[in-house]
Amino acid sequence: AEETREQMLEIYPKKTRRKRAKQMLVNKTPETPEAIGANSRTVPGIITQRGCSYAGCKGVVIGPIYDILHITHGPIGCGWYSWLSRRNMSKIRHPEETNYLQYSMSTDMQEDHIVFGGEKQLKQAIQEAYDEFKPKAISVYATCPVGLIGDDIHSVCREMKEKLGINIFGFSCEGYKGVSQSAGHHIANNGVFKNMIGLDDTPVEAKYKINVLGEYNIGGDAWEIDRILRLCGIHIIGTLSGGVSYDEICNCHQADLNVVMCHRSINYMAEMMETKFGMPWFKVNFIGIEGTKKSLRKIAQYFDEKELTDRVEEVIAMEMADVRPVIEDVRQRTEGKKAALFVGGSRAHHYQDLFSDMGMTTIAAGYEFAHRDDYEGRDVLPSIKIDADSRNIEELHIEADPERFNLRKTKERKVALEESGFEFSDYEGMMRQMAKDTLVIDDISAHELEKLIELHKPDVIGSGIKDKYVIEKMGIPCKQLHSYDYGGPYAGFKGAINFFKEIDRMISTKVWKLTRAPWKDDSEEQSAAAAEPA
Ligand code: CFM
Ligand code: HCA
Repeated sequence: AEETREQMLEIYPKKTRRKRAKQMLVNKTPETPEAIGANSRTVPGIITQRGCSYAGCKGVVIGPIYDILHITHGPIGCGWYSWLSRRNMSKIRHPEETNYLQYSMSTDMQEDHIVFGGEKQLKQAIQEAYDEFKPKAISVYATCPVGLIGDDIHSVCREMKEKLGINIFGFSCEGYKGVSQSAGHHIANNGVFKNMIGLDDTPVEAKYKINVLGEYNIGGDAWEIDRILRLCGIHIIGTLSGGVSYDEICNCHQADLNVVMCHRSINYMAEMMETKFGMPWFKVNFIGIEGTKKSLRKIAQYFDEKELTDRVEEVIAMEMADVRPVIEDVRQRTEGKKAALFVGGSRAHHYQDLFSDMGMTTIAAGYEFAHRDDYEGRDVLPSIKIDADSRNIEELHIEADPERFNLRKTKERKVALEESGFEFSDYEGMMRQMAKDTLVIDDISAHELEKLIELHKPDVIGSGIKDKYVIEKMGIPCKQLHSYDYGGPYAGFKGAINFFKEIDRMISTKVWKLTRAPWKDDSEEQSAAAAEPA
């Protein structure tokens, strides 16, 4: 691993090399992870996998809410490329509901708006969208030029809210607001908290009420999680923000617990809700069989009722009857194989569980835009230096709600649970879970990825659209862990079965042996591979 790291760094100029070196570690002491460079600017000229703040805000966190009208204030490309390409699924659940996600709305900013200002255009767009659809709420997203020319989207939103009598709010999530999507997550969390959470106090009749935070229903994952929790008798008020309606979000402060899937994109919300309303949060992972079982048991332990604990065990036993034969079958071919994962801000960690269910090891992994706590664990939070790029983003000051704050677990109960090994408000991070001497690489570059393939030939790489075909041209199958290609769900028990079968198929096929660059004359090698029995 040390040698690989050296070879990756070799070609960089001195200053770049010094910076990249901090972001590339050999995981020598997993239990006490070394400090990694993260959430810092990408060196210009490096081919990165990262996206922008607008993508993190509109594309990731708020865009999936299906009955809000989402209007992108900006040039058409921003709206177009954030239009369902993420495969965030949604469907209405009551006949009176509407699903607007099949529309992509934009002010289609042109040169004259850049010169003379685009506020008028935005007002018009809101009016037009309202006349056409009469939605409950409209949300406006600023793109780079909006910030540069100084359009005040918030005053336009306030004015139109007053005029139309529906909830209208804006997000200053200009693409350049941070070093990656991550800044957009924080901006989105603040906006959802200020403009939606707590607006509807209708009581929810259910015994075990929770929210699932940081689950966006890619490929239908949230539906599988919902299916399992329902079987256990646990009611989800809101999934933030997969397959979710505006009303559910306005009402989700009624839950007695927040479980957090993607820590990176939504930890702010979990903290703010706890401070204002009093429900605790903890981290779960429904990706992977072991992760799913552990998460279900943890929720049952939190509510601490025998009926729930028993039911959870019944559901696990029932589901495992389907899972077990599939694992036994695929393991014959997947055991001992190697994976490498470079994805976003949580999946590079979560999917290691699915691979280990199949007997595979993750030899290298990294996030695109996560922070040090996602690598090293939440205990490093106090030691993270806030730089100018992060200082840009507002930290909301939250206090307990004078009427609605309700401590769901008394201090004593919490302490008692913690003494029995239960962890609240924590996340142990990726590095603690990875094996000794594996490679951890933040914001991996195209060059580093190619070196990794050349030197380690992983059996499969989990990544995204920007490098999928480069990887496959090098003869390694690539599973898109963002969009799932055309597959999914991969969460929960049924999702794991889908994943095991797909990965087995991808790494067992001999098609990869037949792919060779056309300039390499290897006709003998190719026909030998083709003649091998399947
Ligand atoms: Fe969280 Fe996500 Fe991810 Fe993410 Fe994303 Fe995504 Fe991702 Mo793509 S919220 S951090 S900003 S789990 S869109 S659903 S797949 S990079 S690893
Ligand atoms: C985003 C969205 C993305 C991109 C996926 C990819 C997603 O970052 O803006 O690069 O393949 O999941 O759709 O992360």
